[in-house]
Amino acid sequence: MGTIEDPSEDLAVEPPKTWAAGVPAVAHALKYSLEENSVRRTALTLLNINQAKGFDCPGCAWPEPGGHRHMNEYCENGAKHVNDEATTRRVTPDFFREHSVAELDGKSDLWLNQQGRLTSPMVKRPGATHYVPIEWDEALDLLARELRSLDSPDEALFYTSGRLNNEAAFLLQLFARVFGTNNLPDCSNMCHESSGSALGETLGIGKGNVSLDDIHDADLVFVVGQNPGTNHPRMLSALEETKQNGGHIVAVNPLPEAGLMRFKNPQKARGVIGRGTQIADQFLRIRAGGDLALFQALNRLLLEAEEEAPGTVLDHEFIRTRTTGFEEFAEQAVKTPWEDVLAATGLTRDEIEQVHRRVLKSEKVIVCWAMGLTQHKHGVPTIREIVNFLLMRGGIGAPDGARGTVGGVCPVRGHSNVQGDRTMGIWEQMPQRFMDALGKEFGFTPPAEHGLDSVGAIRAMRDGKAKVFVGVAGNFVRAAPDSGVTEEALRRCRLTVQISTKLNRSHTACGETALILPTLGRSDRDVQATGEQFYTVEDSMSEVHASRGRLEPASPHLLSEVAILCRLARRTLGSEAAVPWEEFERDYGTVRDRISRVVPGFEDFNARVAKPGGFRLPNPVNRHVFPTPSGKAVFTRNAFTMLSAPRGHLVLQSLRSHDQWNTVPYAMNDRYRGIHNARRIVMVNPDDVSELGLADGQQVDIVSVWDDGVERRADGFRVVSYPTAPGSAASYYPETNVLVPLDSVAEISNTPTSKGVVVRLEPVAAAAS
Ligand SMILES: Nc1nc2c(c(=O)[nH]1)N[C@H]1C(S)=C(S)[C@@H](COP(=O)(O)OP(=O)(O)OC[C@H]3O[C@@H](n4cnc5c(=O)[nH]c(N)nc54)[C@H](O)[C@@H]3O)O[C@H]1N2
Ligand SMILES: Nc1nc2c(c(=O)[nH]1)N[C@H]1C(S)=C(S)[C@@H](COP(=O)(O)OP(=O)(O)OC[C@H]3O[C@@H](n4cnc5c(=O)[nH]c(N)nc54)[C@H](O)[C@@H]3O)O[C@H]1N2
Ligand SMILES: [Mo]
Repeated sequence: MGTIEDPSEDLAVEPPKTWAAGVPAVAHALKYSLEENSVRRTALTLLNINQAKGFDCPGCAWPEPGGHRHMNEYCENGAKHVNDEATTRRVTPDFFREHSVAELDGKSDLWLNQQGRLTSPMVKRPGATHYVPIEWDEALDLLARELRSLDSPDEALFYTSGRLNNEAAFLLQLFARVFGTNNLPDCSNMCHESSGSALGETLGIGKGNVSLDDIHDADLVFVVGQNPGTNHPRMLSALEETKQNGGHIVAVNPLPEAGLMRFKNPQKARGVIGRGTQIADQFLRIRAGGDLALFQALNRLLLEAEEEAPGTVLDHEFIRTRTTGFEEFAEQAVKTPWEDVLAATGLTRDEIEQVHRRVLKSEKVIVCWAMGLTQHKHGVPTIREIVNFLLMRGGIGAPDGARGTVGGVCPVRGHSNVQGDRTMGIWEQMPQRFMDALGKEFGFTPPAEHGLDSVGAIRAMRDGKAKVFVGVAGNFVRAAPDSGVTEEALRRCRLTVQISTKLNRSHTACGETALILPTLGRSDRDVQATGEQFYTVEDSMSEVHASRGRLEPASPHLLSEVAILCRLARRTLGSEAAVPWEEFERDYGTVRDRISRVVPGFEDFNARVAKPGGFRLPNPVNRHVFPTPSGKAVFTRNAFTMLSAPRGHLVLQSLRSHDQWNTVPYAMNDRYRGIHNARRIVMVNPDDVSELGLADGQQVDIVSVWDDGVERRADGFRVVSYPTAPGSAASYYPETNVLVPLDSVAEISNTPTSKGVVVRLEPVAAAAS
């Protein structure tokens, strides 16, 4: 495993910020971009982000506002991501001659990323110490040969992350399925899978139903388990608009995140000089995992209010005609005792009743959430309970389906195209109707058995059941839980392949043979035989639009993801199935033609996406049509669940700092939380610090407690007293992934419980600190 270049000795801590964005944020982005790029390149990249004819920001999945776009329609962190990709630094074959794989494996995630863009295909042969250059043809032949030699197609794994565009995602799943496997693990398995599971079961579609206009027009928006100031900064502009339109916001989080408190909009003069807008009208500092209990309490209060004033609170007509399971749900809902709710949430009854009064006064209610809900053991029941909460008052969608008039659910996605990849079929268990349409279009029979998800993939490699791992657009080794187990699993593979833009640990914790296949990034110009290509993405609110790279590619040797997949498919499959791979590579429009025939909602794809701004996929839920087996929305009964740690222990969540993109730290700071120059820190409530006999700044190892008797330890962390909820500690991902046991997963969705690991903090002897 990698060494630690972060002794945390330079740690500097100041009080957490109480507001986000504004001038320092923009200055910060420009500083980063000028360090990474020449001035001209910076101007060219920043001016093209999220413009109608530019490229989609490869940052988060928050939608761009329609109509006229601001010249600066990107945020501080979007700018950092783009510049990280547009860097002028290069990883060349010389670099690999100078550094052995073992040496690179010892480098930090930060260092690996800082080396710049990958430029040439490379191979590490069995027993070799270094990667050496390889021609594209030879590399793809090698991979095709390995795939064909497997005993079963199910011994291959095709991982992808939501950075991939729609066209490449569609081709990747098509290739895997023609090859004969549904093994399509993706980052979603570790991200919003719990949202998909809960929404699919209750509403019939695993996506959110609201639009950006809906957020603007809402009476009440909940922001639960989410840190938008860092991870979806443009969401703050939307919430500011909600406030200006008279709406209210309730934030639910163990941490008082700066972006939830106050926002200074860098795109408005008022934001630059004024105090900014207060975001949360009410902030609930909830204990880790307490959200299920919170919504159960709110549901109980709604039922009691209805009892007191019948016919005034619930939407009986909607419940009767459009839903099932209400009686069973209601019977259980009134039984959750208050003392359990208060223990699980750490909130007072007054606080919860205050939220309840806000709910009663509001018609259009939207609940937004992200990883603070999905990465818990009971993530799926928690989201189902939120659906109950909204269904009771008929608050999801509107019968006339008019835009800008609906409340509902808003799972705020992570990667810019993670939702699109799912729509395109990246899922180990796509529904049969999709498989039928795919098989019919290309004249083959897709494999019937479900494939492996991310956790299943690790188990299969660990147990020698999967032998070839192909990773597209991600960093599986660092994204996955139980880092030690995952790295070993990858090392057991006969062949590991990474199709990527930048170096990361997945290139160094590699199989017997390993390939690095460098590819174009989203900001790079993509020219094929028929000319310049564009491709498409779908954001968190189901808006599909085109993205065009503008920059000179990082190296003349790069191939696009589409080209790599098409060439690989031709070599691996020969003439199996009637798939015109060559034509697909020459003209991405021909891929879109096929998508329009396979994926519902994409009819006439090429013509509709040619319009600036693209189009929005229909969501039947907005017409109160629920594509569940019963055709109705489903109320569920969810058992009360509370996360608790034995005495002397804490519940640890692993989250993102302000200076990272998922597994990739850009710098050592977390500005809004006041933490500088260190990432190996653990935020602990001051009362817990003293109760555990620790001191602020003290060095500790974090040890997780799990029932398999294996000790999982992350060493050399510093304690930072922080106003997190008592009993709930926080530390950064991916440094703490080593603590998340592979088998510690969410019910139903199988998502690693990255936000709820029981740990103890072991002081490191003074001599070592
Ligand atoms: N700059 C930047 N932007 C990003 C990313 C990035 O790494 N960097 N990553 C992208 C991706 S893939 C994703 S999925 C999203 C992630 O976006 P977020 O979900 O905002 O990301 P996290 O940093 O994991 O933050 C989780 C939040 O949930 C809170 N939380 C933890 N446990 C609980 C709980 O039990 N209850 C409640 N109510 N809250 C809890 C944490 O305190 C934290 O504020 O961001 C996307 N955008
Ligand atoms: N403990 C813990 N673990 C977590 C999480 C957590 O909160 N806590 N969050 C989980 C979540 S929400 C997610 S989404 C996953 C993220 O998991 P991944 O999506 O797998 O990880 P990333 O860090 O986004 O991947 C970064 C790499 O993608 C490659 N890349 C970037 N752009 C491109 C491109 O345009 N094309 C190609 N081909 N490659 C590109 C670069 O080589 C870069 O090094 O991690 C999960 N793991
Ligand atoms: Mo994510």
